[in-house]
Amino acid sequence: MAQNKLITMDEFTIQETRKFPQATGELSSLLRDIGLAGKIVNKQVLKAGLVDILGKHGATNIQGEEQMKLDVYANETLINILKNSSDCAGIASEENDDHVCYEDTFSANSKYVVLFDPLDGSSNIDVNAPIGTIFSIYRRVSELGKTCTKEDFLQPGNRLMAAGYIIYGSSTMMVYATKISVNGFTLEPSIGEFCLSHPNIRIPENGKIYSINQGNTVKYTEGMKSYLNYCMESNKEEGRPYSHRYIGSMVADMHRTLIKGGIFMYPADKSSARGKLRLQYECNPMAFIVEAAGGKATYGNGNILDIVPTELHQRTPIFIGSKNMVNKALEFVAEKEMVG
Ligand code: P6P
Repeated sequence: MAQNKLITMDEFTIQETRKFPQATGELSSLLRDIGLAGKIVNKQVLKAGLVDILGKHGATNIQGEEQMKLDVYANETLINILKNSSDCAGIASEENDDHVCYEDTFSANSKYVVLFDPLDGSSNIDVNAPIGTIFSIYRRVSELGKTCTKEDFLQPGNRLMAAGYIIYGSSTMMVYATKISVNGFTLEPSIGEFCLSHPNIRIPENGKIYSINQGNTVKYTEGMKSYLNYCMESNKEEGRPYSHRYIGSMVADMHRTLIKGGIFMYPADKSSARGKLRLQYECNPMAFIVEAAGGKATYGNGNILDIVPTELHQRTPIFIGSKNMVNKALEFVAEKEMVG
């Protein structure tokens, strides 16, 4: 029997580009660069536990170098890879206070900017829980040929060209969405390539898992508390409606939600009126992916993707996942959550 041919992410993005005669291939090239950064970060993530053990005998790693924190390492890797890319005018990172414009001519003539959370959930690395890189790609609104401006990074999520994540888990996967589809690629270490493993991902309209840090319940609105009671109580028509899963790493909780269906929530509460998660680095890219896969993402009073950002690091409440589950949650919480 003929072996199914492996399709690498590069082959796939080139095939997709051919469907659009006016496409220049710059977006494909940018996705390739982000994939390269993911492979480099993955190499360090895989041995972090070992290095940590060695690192405990002094502040140096196995090569005698100054031990760099993994999230700093991931941040520097993405900044440098994208600086050398000929398709990125600048970046904004959850790790950096302000955006970074690349000054060289190539970059100034690039039409895209990239925002990223370089290593989301990095506090979980020492317990070997999955962590990830989350990225967003916008077409810049500033003038080509000049350096990028802050406005390039304050666009609403409904202006995204592509968004995705790399999850460093039991396997390393890169999942990205364009307006057309969502596709998943698993790293094949023997050839060092991301290969198509999850074509045309669609999120189930219903699911059985709700995902939230229930430790915050005492701080939630009454509507949110009522919804959690609904999730936990048995229900004759639906049987026991939901199970609870929460890893505390958004990329991992969202990857499960995308593949199996379910709802992930980080609502506003009495101590954080806009919730904890960041609009530009976590919520918009995940909302773009989930909506491209047929799901829904709201802050309680409207779509996440419609929020017009005013600050680079602003936060928003988020309810995201299977459409019917998000709509059920809105029956309890709509109008109660603060604007994102
Ligand atoms: P909490 C990780 O720090 C993160 O930004 C997301 O990856 C994760 O979903 C959330 O925060 C966890 O927050 O308050 O439940 O620990």
